[in-house]
Amino acid sequence: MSRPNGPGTGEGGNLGSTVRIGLLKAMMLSRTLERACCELNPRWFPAEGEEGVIAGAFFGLRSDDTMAPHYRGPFLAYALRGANLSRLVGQALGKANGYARGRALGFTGPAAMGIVPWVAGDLGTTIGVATGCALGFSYEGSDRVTVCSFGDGTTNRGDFHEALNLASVWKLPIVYVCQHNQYSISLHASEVLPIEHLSIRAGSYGMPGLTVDGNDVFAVHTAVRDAVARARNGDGPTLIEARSYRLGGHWASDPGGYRLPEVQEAWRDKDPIPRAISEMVDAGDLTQHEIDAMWDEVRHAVDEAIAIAKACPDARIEDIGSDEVFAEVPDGTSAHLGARSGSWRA
Ligand SMILES: Cc1ncc(C[n+]2csc(CCOP(=O)(O)OP(=O)(O)O)c2C)c(N)n1
Ligand SMILES: [Mg+2]
Repeated sequence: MSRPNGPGTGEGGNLGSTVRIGLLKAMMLSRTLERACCELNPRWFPAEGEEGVIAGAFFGLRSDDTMAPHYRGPFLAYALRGANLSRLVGQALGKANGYARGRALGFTGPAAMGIVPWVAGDLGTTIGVATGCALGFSYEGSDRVTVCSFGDGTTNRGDFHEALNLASVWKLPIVYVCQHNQYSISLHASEVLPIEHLSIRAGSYGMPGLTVDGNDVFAVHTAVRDAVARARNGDGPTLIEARSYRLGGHWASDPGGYRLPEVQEAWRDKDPIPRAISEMVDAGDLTQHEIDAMWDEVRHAVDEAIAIAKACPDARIEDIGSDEVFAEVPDGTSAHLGARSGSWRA
């Protein structure tokens, strides 16, 4: 499958047709890939409905920029960097062919991809690491940028506030994108946030903050593109609040009984993918036939990736890779890990 990553979007003006098509294809891939992972792994985090934020944030970055995706929908960032889809699916399945060879549930890949991995379960830690990457770019005097996304609930973590403060004081080249899906597990945002718009938090750190419709991929991408240009230009960070809705559960196996079905249905009607498609058909970007062909291509690629991943063996204790953790493997490590091998999936 050809990669959905398109050219950079350039400065100013409306998005061109090539970029719009790239964004649509990126959303289709994210939907298909993440849905497959949810079907294969009940602990996966459904990203359905949030693809406008995910694709809008990470599409069109330069290959030397850093991405720090949220754990909900991370695989698009990897795919945009040319990751092998069967190794991504294998990662979600704990297979030996997964990029992390069974060491993590899902969101890690080779450092060479320039993606900040989720190596800890603590919310917000990637925001600090991503901000550190931007500090590195600042030190090297380059025009590289970092784009970092995280959930609405995560903006209540100290990591978020400390990182934004320093990023602003040091004018770091970073764009913070809040993937606002209105929930933190079963808790609605209104129960933990005393403000309607998270973007106003940018004000206390002296950086621009804006709220965009997260189900409008073109609006998200335009906002991120402009913030990226600002960061590249040495003008510092931006906070973008992209408002959407989590159509699935917190985990794939979450029945979500804490939500009203009619509210969920109303949000399904605002699904960012059909919305972009209808705008693009109306604008003459694509015909329905071409859209069907895009879906076919994406589904075929993901089906093939699933088949390859399923056929791979489960990660064994040897695959867990103490070789990549220690310069020299201490005596007895293998035996110690081996003793725990029966419980690694628990
Ligand atoms: C420091 C910390 N506190 C609590 C948790 C448990 N936890 C895991 S996901 C989650 C919800 C986070 O919500 P949000 O940031 O909005 O992201 P979403 O899952 O909605 O995409 C919580 C509370 C955690 N992993 N780390
Ligand atoms: Mg949330």
